[in-house]
Amino acid sequence: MLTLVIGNKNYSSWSLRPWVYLAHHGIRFEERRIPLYVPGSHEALLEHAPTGLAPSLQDGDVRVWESIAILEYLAERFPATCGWPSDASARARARAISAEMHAGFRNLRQALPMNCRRVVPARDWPAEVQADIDRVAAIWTGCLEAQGADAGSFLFGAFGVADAMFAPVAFRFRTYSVALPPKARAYCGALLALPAMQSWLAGAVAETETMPKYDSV
Ligand SMILES: N[C@@H](CCC(=O)N[C@@H](CS)C(=O)NCC(=O)O)C(=O)O
Repeated sequence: MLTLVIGNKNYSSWSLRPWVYLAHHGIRFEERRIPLYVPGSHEALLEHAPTGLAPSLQDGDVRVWESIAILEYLAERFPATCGWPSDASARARARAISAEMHAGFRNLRQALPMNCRRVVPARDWPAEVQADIDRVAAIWTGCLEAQGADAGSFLFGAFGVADAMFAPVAFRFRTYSVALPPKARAYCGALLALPAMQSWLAGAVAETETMPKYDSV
């Protein structure tokens, strides 16, 4: 049985990625939720990952941490989930945008912290934040357009690793009522409509912990 260690569903964007991949694909796993930034949480996380961060995955003797590495592992471990596109050039693009998401978008992540259960009115963002938003929209639009007339709902057709990497951004855009161009908006809606995303949201709504720093952004 797999065990996935996650932080608070409302706030832990990194945790959402492997969780939604597992849940969407109906892979059974035990969820171990460790509320973040409270006394003892760092020590509890360190028992599962050398970084002391969530998420981390335990699969028998195998331990994996870093959300992108966990997704890579799951795509290999469960090949029927088709985590990456079969076409080599689409796969290269999927890996590039997943790496870009993993390493970048610092301005977006800081200015629009994930806070699933909150929805606030749209606002104007500083130029560097808007540039990150525009880049995400361009990535999504470009992937959908590259599929041509047969475009599926997700970046490379069916829901895969790249979609899981961007799933937290969909909650961020929802929370801050971010306006998007039509194709990016439709993709964001498709992500949010996934039963696995709705299930994560229900879990976030049910949580009682609050982080005032993120509730007042
Ligand atoms: N690059 C890591 C980032 C993980 C991360 O920053 N997790 C946050 C929660 S979203 C965390 O565990 N914070 C706890 C802490 O800093 O003590 C990944 O992809 O998994």
